[in-house]
Amino acid sequence: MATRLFSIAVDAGNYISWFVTTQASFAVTVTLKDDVKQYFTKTKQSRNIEPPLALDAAVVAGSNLQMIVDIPSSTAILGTPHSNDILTDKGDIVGKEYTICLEDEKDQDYNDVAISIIAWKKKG
Ligand SMILES: [Ca+2]
Repeated sequence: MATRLFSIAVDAGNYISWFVTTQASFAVTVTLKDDVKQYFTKTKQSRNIEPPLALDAAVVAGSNLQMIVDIPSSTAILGTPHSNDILTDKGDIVGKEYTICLEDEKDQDYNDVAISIIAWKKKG
């Protein structure tokens, strides 16, 4: 039974989009929430990447945005999140991008869960 919690350093008022896929024999539950709102919690059990587990967008309502990955049949969820600034051509930071690719068993392909989050300071 394994759970990982990833803190997403995005302030309230930012506009975020997310895209989450799985290719896993185990049931995978992914939840995105902050102190004020739960954006989604969804479960999928399929080795087929289609359809995506989650795909949507929202304005961040509160603080402590976090992505929680729960895989009850896994003994350890492995992987390291990556984050980069979204920069204008002048070098100003206008947002951030987060990528998390996870391994839930032994084959080390790190494709069992893939999470992409883009956060912009401005919507529309
Ligand atoms: Ca794997």
